[in-house]
Amino acid sequence: MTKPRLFSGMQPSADSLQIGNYIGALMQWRGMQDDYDAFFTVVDLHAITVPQDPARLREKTRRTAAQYIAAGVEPSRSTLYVQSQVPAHAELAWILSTITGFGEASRMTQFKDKSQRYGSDQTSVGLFTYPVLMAADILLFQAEAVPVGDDQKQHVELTRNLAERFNSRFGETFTVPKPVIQGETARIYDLQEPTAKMSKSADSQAGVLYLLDDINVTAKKVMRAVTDSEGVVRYDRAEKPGVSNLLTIYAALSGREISSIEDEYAGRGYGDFKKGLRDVIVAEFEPVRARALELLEDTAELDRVLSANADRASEAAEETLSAVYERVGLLRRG
Ligand code: ATP
Ligand code: LTN
Repeated sequence: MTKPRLFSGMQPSADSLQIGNYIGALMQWRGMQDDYDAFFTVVDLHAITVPQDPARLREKTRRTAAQYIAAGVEPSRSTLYVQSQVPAHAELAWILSTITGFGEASRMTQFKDKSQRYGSDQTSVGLFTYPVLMAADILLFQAEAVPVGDDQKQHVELTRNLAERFNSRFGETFTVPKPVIQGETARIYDLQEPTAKMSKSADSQAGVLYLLDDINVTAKKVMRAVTDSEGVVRYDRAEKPGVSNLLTIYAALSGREISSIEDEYAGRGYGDFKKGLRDVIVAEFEPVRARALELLEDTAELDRVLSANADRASEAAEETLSAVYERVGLLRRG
């Protein structure tokens, strides 16, 4: 029996991933490898939609791949590779851009947020067509499942629409994928600004818990997390965004119910609660960090693993791409 396909990716937009990437995506990835033929990609072509320093981009690409492995993605079982090493991504993105409506692309909220943040001078056409490249990533592998955080739901929805449109215009070609989004833990917020999504490329690092931060730095950030003046450990997203976010993180990493954590800290202050959370985070991060740093000591070996995996990905991608070229009516080389 062949397993259903899964595709997901992250941008190499920082030296370290953050806890939202870990909880919202990596923990699911790790757990789905048994049941799926999984493709995990470091999406460097997406990262260059905003300005990048070339040498730093290469470094961040390796670091992102190392963190995937350190967090439990197994490159012998799943296909872990760098997007730009498989040209079919860019080729399919072009084809899909020709069936994407300008208005449809204009409605993507991530584009609206990012273009606002970077200003019109720094906003590229590539940033605008970013979701089309993402659709190409997913459709190229005929993926059924796309495990992502809730911020990516709209992009997966666009992907489904493009797949259906292509299929009805040119004949059955693509599998229509489904997002896999983990309820409550789908969105982790910034510890200093608990109404804003935590993001690895945030302007201020004070509220971002990085996987590769020194353990003492992580501990300090947790202890300084914004809470409220009520002093009760209780989940209430609207009234208590800070404490609720910490509870979400605690529950996700410990595998416990939020109510059981609330009970444990009933009648105790935020200090105790934060110490408990700090210990949970440090215990989870420490081995991941150590393993990632170890992998980064031998970049030649890491690069070798990535290229071997890119070969595997290319093979699968070419199959879809040639069917697409055929259907669209492009004259193939004899
Ligand atoms: P950037 O700051 O460069 O936009 P990011 O930290 O937002 O980066 P991405 O590379 O865009 O992360 O996303 C990688 C994966 O992590 C995606 O599946 C995304 O949904 C998930 N993710 C990112 N941030 C969070 C978050 N705060 N909570 C839950 N999941 C998240
Ligand atoms: N846009 C995603 C990263 C990404 C992705 C993908 C995720 C690019 N291609 C394909 C899932 C499937 C992000 O910013 N998190």
